[in-house]
Amino acid sequence: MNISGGKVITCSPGRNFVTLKLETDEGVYGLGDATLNGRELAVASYLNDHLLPLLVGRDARRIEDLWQFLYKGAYWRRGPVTMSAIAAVDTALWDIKGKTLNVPVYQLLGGASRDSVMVYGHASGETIDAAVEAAAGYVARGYKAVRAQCSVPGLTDTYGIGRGDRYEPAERGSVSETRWSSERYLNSVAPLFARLRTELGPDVHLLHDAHHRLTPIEAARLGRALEPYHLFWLEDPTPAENQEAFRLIRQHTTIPLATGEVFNAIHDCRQLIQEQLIDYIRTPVSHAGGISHLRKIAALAEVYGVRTGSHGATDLSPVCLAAALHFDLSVHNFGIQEYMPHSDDTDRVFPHRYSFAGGTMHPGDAPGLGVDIDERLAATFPYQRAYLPVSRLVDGTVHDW
Ligand code: EZ4
Ligand code: CO
Repeated sequence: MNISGGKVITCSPGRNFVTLKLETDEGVYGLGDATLNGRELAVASYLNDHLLPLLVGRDARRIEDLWQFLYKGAYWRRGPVTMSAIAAVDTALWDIKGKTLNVPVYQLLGGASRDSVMVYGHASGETIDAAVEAAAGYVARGYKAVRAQCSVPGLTDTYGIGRGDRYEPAERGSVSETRWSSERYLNSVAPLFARLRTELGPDVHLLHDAHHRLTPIEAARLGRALEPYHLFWLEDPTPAENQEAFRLIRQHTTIPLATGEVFNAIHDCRQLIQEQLIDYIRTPVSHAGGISHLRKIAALAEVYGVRTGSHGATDLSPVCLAAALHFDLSVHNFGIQEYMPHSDDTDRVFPHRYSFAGGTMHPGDAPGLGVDIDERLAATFPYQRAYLPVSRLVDGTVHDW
C-alpha cells in the first residue's frame, strides 16, 4: 500500500488549523494535525514543498522507517516547524494503519491501560470570585481536575483569562502587546488557590500555569507559597530551554512540576526526565514528531517515574486531540490530558468519535483515529493570519510570553 498523494488543508473555523490528508493507492487516507499557532504557513510549506514530493510512492505501512527517513534524511534536525510537519505525517500513517487493520489506533499501541482518560478544564476570571465561580462550574459539570488563572491587579490582559467561557490567545490581524510584572503576579496567586481549596474541598485536582515567566528563584517562591493548597501541578515555571534551572526550583519546593508544551524532541526534556526534575512531561503529539516520537518520550519518562500530561489547548486541532486520547489511553505512565473544547464550527469541520463523560474522555472505537475533516465546510472558513501576543515588562523590556 503506497502513498499516492496528499494535501495540506488550511482553514479557520474560529481559529486557524493546518491539516495533512495523506492518501494511498488503496483509497484509505489518514489525517495529521500540522497546526503551529501563529506560524501555520511555515509548516504548510514544509509539507507541501518538501515532504509530500518525497512521500509519494513510498510504502505507507512503514511508519517507523518513514519517520527516520524524514528526520535523519533532512540532515537539519528538530525545531517546531520540522517536528510539527513530521508529526502530521506520522499521525496520518497511524490513522491509515488503524483503518487498514480495522482497529482503533490505541489497540495498535498495546491496547487500553485504563478505562478512560482524566482531563482538566480551564477556569479563569477577572477577579478571584469570578475564577472560583468558573472553577465550581467545571466541578459541577463533572471535571475532576481544573486549571485556574486569575487577572493580576494592575495588569491588563493577563495570560490565560478567557473572554466569556473561552480562552483563545491568538489574535487575527496584527500582533498585540501585553504588559507583565512578576512581582504583582506572585502576590496574586496564593490568595486564589486559598479560596479555591476552601470552596471546592480537598478532592478536586487544582492546576496552575505560570507560562514560562518566572526566574528559577521566583518559581521556587511561588511553589512554596502554593504548597498548603496541594496543587496537581505548577506548569511551565521558567523558560525551559535551561533544563538545569529546574534543579534550583526542586531544591526549594515539593510542588509537582510540569513542562514541555513548547518542546519538540526527546532531547529537549532528556535532562529534566533523567534527573527527575519534573513530574509531568507535556509535549503534545502535534509538535513533537507524532505518536511515534511521543511514545519514546513516554518510555524514557516511565523509567524515571515521570508521567505524561499532554498539551491540549484549542490550537491543537481535533485531529491532535484524537491522537492524544489514543496515546493517553494506551501509555502506562499517563497522568492527565489538557482539554479545552473546540468551537462548534471547529467541531463541525472535524467530525469525531471521541467523547467526554464524568471528567474523563475516550477516543472511541472507530478504526484509525476516529476523526475526519469536512473539506467543503473547511473551505468556507479560509485561513486568516493570526499571532500570539508579545509580552513586555512594565518598563517596556520584551519578556517571555
Ligand atoms: O499558550 O496553546 O497550557 N496551555 C497553554 C496554551 C498556550 C497556547 C499557545 O499556542 O499554555 O494556552
Ligand atoms: Co501551558
